[in-house]
Amino acid sequence: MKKLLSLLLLLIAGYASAEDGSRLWLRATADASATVTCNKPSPVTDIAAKELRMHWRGEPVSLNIQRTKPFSQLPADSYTIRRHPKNGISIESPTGQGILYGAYHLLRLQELGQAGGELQILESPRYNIRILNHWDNLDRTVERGYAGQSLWNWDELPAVVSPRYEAYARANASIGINATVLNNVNASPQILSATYLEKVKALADIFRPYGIKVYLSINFSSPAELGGLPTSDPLDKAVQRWWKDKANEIYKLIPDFGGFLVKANSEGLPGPQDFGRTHVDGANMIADALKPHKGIVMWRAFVYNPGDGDRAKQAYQEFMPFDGQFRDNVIIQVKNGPVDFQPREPFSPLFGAMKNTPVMPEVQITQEYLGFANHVAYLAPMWKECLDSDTYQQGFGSTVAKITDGTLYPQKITAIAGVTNIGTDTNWCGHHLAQANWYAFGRLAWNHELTSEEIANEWIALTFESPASTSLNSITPNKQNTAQPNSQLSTVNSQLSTLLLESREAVVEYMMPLGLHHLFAWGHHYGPEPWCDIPGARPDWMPSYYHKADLDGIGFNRTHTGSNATAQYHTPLGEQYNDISTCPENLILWFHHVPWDHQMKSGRTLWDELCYTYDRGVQKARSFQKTWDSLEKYIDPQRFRDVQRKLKIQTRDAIWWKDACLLYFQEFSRRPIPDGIERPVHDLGRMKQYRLDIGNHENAQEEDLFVK
Ligand code: BDP
Repeated sequence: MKKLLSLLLLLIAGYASAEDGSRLWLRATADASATVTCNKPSPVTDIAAKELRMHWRGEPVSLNIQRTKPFSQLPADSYTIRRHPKNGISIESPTGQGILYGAYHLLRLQELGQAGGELQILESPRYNIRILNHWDNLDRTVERGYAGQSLWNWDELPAVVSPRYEAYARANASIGINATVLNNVNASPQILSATYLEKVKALADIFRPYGIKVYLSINFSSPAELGGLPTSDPLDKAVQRWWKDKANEIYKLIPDFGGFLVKANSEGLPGPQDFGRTHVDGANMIADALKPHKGIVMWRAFVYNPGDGDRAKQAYQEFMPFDGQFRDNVIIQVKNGPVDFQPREPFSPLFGAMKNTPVMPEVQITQEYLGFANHVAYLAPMWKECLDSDTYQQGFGSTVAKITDGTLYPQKITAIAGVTNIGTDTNWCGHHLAQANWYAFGRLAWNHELTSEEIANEWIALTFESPASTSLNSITPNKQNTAQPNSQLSTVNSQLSTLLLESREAVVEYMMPLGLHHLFAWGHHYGPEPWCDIPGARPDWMPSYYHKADLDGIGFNRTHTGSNATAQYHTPLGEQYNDISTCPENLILWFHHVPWDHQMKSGRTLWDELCYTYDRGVQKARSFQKTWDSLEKYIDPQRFRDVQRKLKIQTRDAIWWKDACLLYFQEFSRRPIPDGIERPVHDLGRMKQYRLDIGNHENAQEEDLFVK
């Protein structure tokens, strides 16, 4: 009896420690033995077959590569899944990659308990290129990364290959991601050296059977800095030759290399303008080098200069004159908003402006401006807000999604990029719940018509509910941690999905509601510093550039009487934003300088509304703690405690944001904080005097939060 007890305890302990988040949403047991056949085996279909053999608990599956109907008009990685009453299941696609996606789809249905009955599925992706952008440096630091070091161990590559590389490829393939940029947009020229290209090749070889193509960020000055040429002028013949030779060298090593991502003439990075040339000169020169190999250039539109007027207008101003002049293997990569991944921005007016140039959205999965890996902020609603926005370019219904996915323009290349939140942390993303954002990016890139709720429900079921081990389930007494009766399963799903779906709005509310933006602490962007004023620093990096608080009111006048950014939007949207009575209130301070006593739709003054909204954000953070605690009996102990600890930090930070912003803005509004909302617990003078020690932000006690 004693022996049995200790065995059970061991098993429970084993189960608990296995739930460290490392398996992401892929927690199916690997003890099935399905019969799987394939008409044209290849390294990619071999992986599909292996996954099904190990995990599929149903009838035999046949994998058929075939190019017939219904695939003639569809992208190559489309697939069908069908159940034939007598002949098992067939997965069909024109390509091995489509077969692989079909296999993951079938397994997902099994884990969700939806694989029974009739199956008649036809799936095809909305974007051709579904790409992660790693902002990983060669020294393994990650710019804006909050989940440990870079996954890529450059020192050990190519000789030593971490098993995580394949796990990474598998996770991506399981949600349809088919491309990755390995290194930071602030790129070191060294990435193109022969030594590093060998390392890149090693990764590309691992990713290939999972259908993932490798891309690199390049430094525009590489011909000079790495190649030793006297210039990197794109019109210089030797420079052009250098890029062609470099492309040839890369494609010899990696025949299916995807292409380059370029940040040029932005935030101090070199670019064609350094040589008196244009974005077109720069992008086309590199595109010409890649063209013979079918490579592409993703040229970023994230450009702005101090002194050039409203930052929110600059990308549009710089790129519109070049519409139609880029080579056909160039696509312009545009951040979702016109400024910079703020908790809420309107969509960038460049979507729906360029009519003759392919444009792709870039979103940020890593939470640089949403509380790092400390705050839960489920981002599908934020990305959908952009994708579903109507640009009105071709009348009603010209959404950003339809503009960029080829529906309204027959673009040769369609793509969407996400700046990843992945690192060496055991749970990959720093916060267990931040895995939902990696998952959501992949699912939305595949099908942007999925709702945020559908994706959340799927992810929760796979990550927290799908049984981790059937064999363990059958013997462990602690049933509540493993196999769960359906009523309990739905408790987790309904509670947690409500929490996730509210989370991004909560962050907006306690950080920057009503269209406020860029109130972040200097440099690291964790925590509030609306008063920040660094002598000699760029004005467009100062919060006051954006909030413009004064004794009259607060907000950036971007109307016809101000910077006129509203004119960059099509009718009727431009007019709607321009008029304070029709501007959506969640963007009112983005577009208007609003008097403190302005009456809001709620009947409150702007000042009171601001106070109530900040407070609502804090209350939501508190409610997330309560919700999570109520789920304790359904969640494995390790992940329960990890998330509990993070939610505590989140609430602490939410209060800190509310106090910092309200006490600071109160110096201008000179109005009392209305009765009925939580009173400040911080002191403005003290908060202003100290700066957050970024290295210490997670574990710090209240009194250690700020250092001189
Ligand atoms: C900003 C980040 C900076 C990035 C830049 C970019 O703070 O680290 O280099 O975006 O996208 O938001 O290039």
